[in-house]
Amino acid sequence: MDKKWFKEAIVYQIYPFSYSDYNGDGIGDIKGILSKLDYIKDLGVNAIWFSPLYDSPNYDYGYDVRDYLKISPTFGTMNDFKTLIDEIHKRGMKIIMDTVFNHTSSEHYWFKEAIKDEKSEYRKYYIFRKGIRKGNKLLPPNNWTSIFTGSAWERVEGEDNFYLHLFDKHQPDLNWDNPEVRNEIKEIFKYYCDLGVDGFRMDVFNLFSKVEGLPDDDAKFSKGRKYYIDGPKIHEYLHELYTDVFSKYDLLVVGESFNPSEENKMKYVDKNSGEINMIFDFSHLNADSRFGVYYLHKKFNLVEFKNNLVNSQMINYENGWATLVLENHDQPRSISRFGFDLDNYHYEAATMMAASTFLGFGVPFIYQGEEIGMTNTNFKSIDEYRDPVTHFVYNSFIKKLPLSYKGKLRMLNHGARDNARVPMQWDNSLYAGFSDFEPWMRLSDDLKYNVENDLKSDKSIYHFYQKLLSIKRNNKTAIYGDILDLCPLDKKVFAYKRSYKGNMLLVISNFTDKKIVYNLKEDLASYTYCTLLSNYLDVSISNGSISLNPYQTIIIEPLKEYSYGSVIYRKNGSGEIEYLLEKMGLGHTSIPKGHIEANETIEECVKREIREELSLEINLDMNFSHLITYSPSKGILKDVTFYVSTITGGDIKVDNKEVIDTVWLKYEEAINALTYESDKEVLEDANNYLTKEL
Ligand SMILES: [Ca+2]
Repeated sequence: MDKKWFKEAIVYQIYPFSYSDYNGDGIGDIKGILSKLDYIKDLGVNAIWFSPLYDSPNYDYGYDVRDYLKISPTFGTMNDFKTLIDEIHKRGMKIIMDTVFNHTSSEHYWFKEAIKDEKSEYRKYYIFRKGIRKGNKLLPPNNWTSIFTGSAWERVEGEDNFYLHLFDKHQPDLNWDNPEVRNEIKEIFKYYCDLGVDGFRMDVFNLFSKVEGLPDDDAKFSKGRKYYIDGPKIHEYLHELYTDVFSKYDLLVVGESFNPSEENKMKYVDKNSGEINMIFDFSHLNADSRFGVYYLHKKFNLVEFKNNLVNSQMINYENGWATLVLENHDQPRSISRFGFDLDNYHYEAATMMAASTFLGFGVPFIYQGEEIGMTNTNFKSIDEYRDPVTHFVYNSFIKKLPLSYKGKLRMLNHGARDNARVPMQWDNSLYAGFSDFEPWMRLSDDLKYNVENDLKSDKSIYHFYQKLLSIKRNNKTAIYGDILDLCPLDKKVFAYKRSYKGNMLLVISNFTDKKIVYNLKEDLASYTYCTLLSNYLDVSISNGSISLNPYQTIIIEPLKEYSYGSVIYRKNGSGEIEYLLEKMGLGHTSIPKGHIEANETIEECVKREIREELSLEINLDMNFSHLITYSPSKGILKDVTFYVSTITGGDIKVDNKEVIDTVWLKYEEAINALTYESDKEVLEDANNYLTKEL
């Protein structure tokens, strides 16, 4: 596979309205975001995607762009944005911008010119058609319905003409068949590439091309869709963008698609098509809803969830790339919607969902607040919702149902995008540390799930994400491996295997609140495994039989063992030994200092750090109690436990910071002094040492 940055990306999404308010007007802004960049970097992501920051009248909160070359004054200035790019790059991260080119705002200059004058060149930028006279009535040019309900056409005042809007009437559809429009769009892309932007998300990109003649649709519901979903020229237009823009920069381009066909899903991202890198496939998120409508809630169906999630990875493995998503600004909070929002198991369920999803094949997209397990909000009246879609759905559909007001709100709430849009929860102060002023939309009810509390907790979701993303970044199997679902029909367990160049990684998760036993099949049962990560301290695997606690997730890989004399030298399942020696021996990077967990002895910590960070273990007698590393002088091996026992005189507790620091200092000294250039040398030296000592 060719190496491109987008393949190793781990993206954090920010919804600017609700991330952090710096200037105290109750709305998030760029300066607020700047103050949080270290927090984001420390999570372990390497890219940030911003929902639209452009100037907008905000009928759809930025997804109706008024001016692409201007930053919304709500969020800051173009200079603030340039600072943002610099500060993100300084931290070794990339920046991904949102684009919304199916339509513009009705307040965009092009549309204002178009509507002013029937003869204006800008009229060809949009889709205007004459209405149909029937008696005294003037009907819209066809029977298509807007995705936001109602007719997809709006009449131009004082004319017989209408314009097309697949979404809100303030979002007129652009005419992609006009080459001038496509050129304008390419210029906007280039403008941001030249500013230093590293990638783009494209909003509902598979609706850009409409069938010529815009015929009436005989479908019963959602009329018109077959004439614009994956429209006739969409591949041509994407390829043109690729040729003229995307291929000239090193970008990550991800498309948000609207109900694409299976065939098109693959074609958009096929490297041979030259279109885009990956698309969001949300089919697995329908596992809690009927007919793909989030408001029509049903009990979470694990089989549906994992089959769709894995399928989307498998179909793109050979020629494309995949995305891994649990949440975004359009989705309710995963832990709530899927029914895992249980006080007892909040940490376990949130971390289990993350591990099950993000170690698959593809780029993880983590939505703000997901890393601290933010939950859905109990909106108490229709007025508390800010999203226009929520209001459309309520007025056109839910309001008319024979339900109590409470029942209607409950139904609405299951699917409301507002759940993801409440302010980010930073601490226990007023307004959750989001702002000093009353926020633009109400806060959630579950304010205890905030950054301050999470980071202090023994069960920190953020800290679990850090470890999880460290595996995702450093383990090539987690990035490049193919995926196989080990038990696609199992209703309680999601277990999958990633394989790459003879190495493998297993992720096994219990989706129930009961203890269960999962048995690996014969070929997998025969290995000895080492645990890379779990959300419980105890991991029990014996002869392929795995005991799983409620919502437990485990990430394991086989130990590979080599015997040289009395030394057992273990290379982990990802075969990272060469990587390690480069890291250790050639001194390209320093070894990160370890974090000692609560309830963990130093010895346990060292073992875990070695497993996680170094992926190397050299053991005596197959026994983890004698971990060996090297002293600064002449590569003589020393037992890490030696340091511990010398300093402490035996077993110690982790709360003595001085002791911990001393041990780590010595440990790091030893590691830094390594000069080996091949694993053969390491082993020879180990053997010499042992022959002499034993
Ligand atoms: Ca603000």
